[in-house]
This record gives sequence, structure tokens and C-alpha cells, in this order.
Amino acid sequence: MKSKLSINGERLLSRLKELGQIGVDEEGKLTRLAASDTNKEGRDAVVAWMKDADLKIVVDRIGNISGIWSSLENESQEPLMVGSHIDTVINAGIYDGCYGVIGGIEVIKTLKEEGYTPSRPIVVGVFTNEEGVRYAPDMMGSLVYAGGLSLDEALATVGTDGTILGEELKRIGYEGTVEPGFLKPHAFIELHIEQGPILDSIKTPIGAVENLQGISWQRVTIDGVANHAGTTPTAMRKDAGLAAAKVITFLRDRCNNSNATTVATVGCIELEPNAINVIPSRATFTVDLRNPNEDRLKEEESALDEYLKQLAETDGVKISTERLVRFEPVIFDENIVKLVENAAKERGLESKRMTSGAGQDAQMLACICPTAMIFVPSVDGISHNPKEFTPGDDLVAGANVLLDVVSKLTETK
Ligand code: HGY
Ligand code: MN
Ligand code: MN
Repeated sequence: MKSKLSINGERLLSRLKELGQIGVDEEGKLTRLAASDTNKEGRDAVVAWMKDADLKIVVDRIGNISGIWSSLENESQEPLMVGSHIDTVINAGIYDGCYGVIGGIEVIKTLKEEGYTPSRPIVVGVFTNEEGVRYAPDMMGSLVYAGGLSLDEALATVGTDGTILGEELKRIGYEGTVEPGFLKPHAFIELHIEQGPILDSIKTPIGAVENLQGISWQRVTIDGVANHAGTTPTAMRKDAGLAAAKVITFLRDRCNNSNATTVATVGCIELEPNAINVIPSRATFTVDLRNPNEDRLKEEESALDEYLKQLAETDGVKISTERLVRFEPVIFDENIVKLVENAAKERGLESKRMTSGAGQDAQMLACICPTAMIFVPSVDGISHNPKEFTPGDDLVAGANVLLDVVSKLTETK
């Protein structure tokens, strides 16, 4: 059997490692928040690799970067798009998002070196602010690209640090000129690490991602009464901190009784006045709720609403909520999922159909074109953590599956 074309594994892994060093602070922690200085450095490195692959670089007005490979013969065709994001969470791993961007550039570079002539342009996209840590919502750049959020609203977003996204994009030199969505993709495939424990636990190298769970983010503010930690009898307390703790345990109980389909996370929490001997007057925290089933997710949201109403009564506190994000579950394109499975099989790689527990740029592109994802294992299911790790062989295997799917979708008939 003719050996199959393979990407340059050495180049893929060394670039991943190099990008993984951009944004590491003096304590060795990697953080490249959207539109920050370290994000700029990462963007510059990726643009350099795109130029090395002789791609045409276009930056749109929300800062999404497109590296375009087209020819006179195929430029009238809708492009095939690959890619992901390079912004990170705080104290991040080096693979989340970056693998899909560098893998996409690697696939194009390999096809070019092979003298391949695609039937349509191939584009690698780098979407702005996928993580949503500095500016909510997450997947913002691809959401704007897909027409799900107005550009002006996105650019006016105030960050957790009080900065304005549009001004920050300008400051780092990535306030582009073309309208987001200027290229309507023929299809989009996102190569990504699983970030969960499934593939690693069953020793399967490829995930053929067929759907993605719904996401609900909200901010909860609980107002109680500040009082003396020593003199105030327990029965008199209107303790915002205690009420917040009750919400956190309520959410975990709901998840434990949801036959493991609902996950809930309180990732950010602040107490005021945040003094050791003062009963908290205010607790502000975020709730991230997810479920692959829209009705179940709605049920979880209303159960939380109901609980907050009761809690206000029982604890004598005032509670308000603010919705930050709400994305329904997404089903990916069956034909492309099948292409991923066949490509894996032809390379003798086991694959498993699965759900993406994480939000992805692919869920936004799925609104405008046939879309699917390729997962590779995350060791021990760790992600959003510097311990995030995927063995080199798995990274190369996943990129080769992307190479085969891209070739299939751009072959000249
Ligand atoms: O929130 C998420 O699931 C993604 O990492 N932005
Ligand atoms: Mn990601
Ligand atoms: Mn992430």
C-alpha cells in the first residue's frame, strides 16, 4: 500500500513548544489573554509561520486572522477552513487552541511541499477571544464571524480589567480592516485536544466529534449585611458568603443527581469587604452550567433560579443575576464526522464518536457551514492547567487525520 503523506511532525511539535513559551511569566505560568501584549506576541509568531507557508494574511475588524492559500484556478470557490484560537486562560496549557492553528498551518505547508493543487482555497483561521476570560462571551471572534454577535457590541465589550476590547485590538496592532465573515467557508474542521478524560482512558487516539454541549454563564450577586464577626449572634447574620457557599453545594448536588450529564462550575468568586473579621456584605460569583441536552440545560437554569428565590427568603439576603453567555448545544455535520472516522481508519487509527464538553469556535462556524472536529487525547483529562499534555505521536496522528480530511474535501474531481 502506497505510504500516506504525513505532516512534518518535528516542525509541528517544535512550533507548538515555541508558541507555548510565548506568554510565560517569571513564575513559569503561561497566560495569553485575548488582545493582551502576550497575545500580540503569539499572534505575531503565528503570522510569521503563515508567511513562511506563503499564505495571504487578512485580519478582520474583530481581530480574527485568516491565512489564505488560493490560486487563480480556485479562488472563485468557497474556501475550506481549518484553525482554532491562540488566546488562553490564566496559567494555561500549551495545546488548547494552538494545536488546531499550528496543525492547520502544518497541513497547508505539507500539501504545498507535496505540490498538491486543491480544488478550492484552504484557509487557516485564528479566532479572537475564544476563552472569554478577559472579555465575555467566550468564542467571541467566531461568534461575530458567524453573525451571532454585532461587531460594534463586541468591540465595545468591557473586560474584567476595565479595558475595552476594540481599543486593546488597536493597541496591539490587530484591529483589522475587513468585515468578519468576509469569507464564507465551504466547510470548517477544527483540530483540538479533547481536554477531557475519555480518549486517554480508553487508549483511543482519535475523537470524531459529532456534537457539543450547551453553555450557560451567569454572574450572581448576593447582598447581605456586614457585621462584626465576633459580636453578631449566628441567628442574626445575613451572611452573603454563607449564601454563596450554599449555592455552590446546591449546584454540585444537582450535578450528582443528573446522571453525570450536567456540569456546573463556580470559577470566579469575590467577597466584600473581604476582611477576616467582617461578615461578608456581598458575594459576587460566576456560574458556568453545561449539558448536551437543551431541555435539561433549561431545567438546570430554572432549578437554580428557584433555589436563589428560596435562599433569599431563608437567609434574608438580596440576590440578583446577570446573564453573560447562553449557547445551545450544536450537532456537527455527519458527512464530515464520517470523513474523520474513515481517515482515521485508513491510517489504522482507532476512533470514537464523542461530544465536546468544551465550547469551541467550531460551534459558531457550524451555524454558517458544515463543521466537525477532530480530537486527540489529553493525558488524565487535564486541561486549562499547565499539566495539560498530549504525547507527540498523538499530536502527529491527529494532524495527519486533518491532512487527509482536508485533501478529501479539496481534491480535484
Ligand atoms: O469555555 C470553554 O469551554 C472554552 O474553553 N472557551
Ligand atoms: Mn480551545
Ligand atoms: Mn479553552
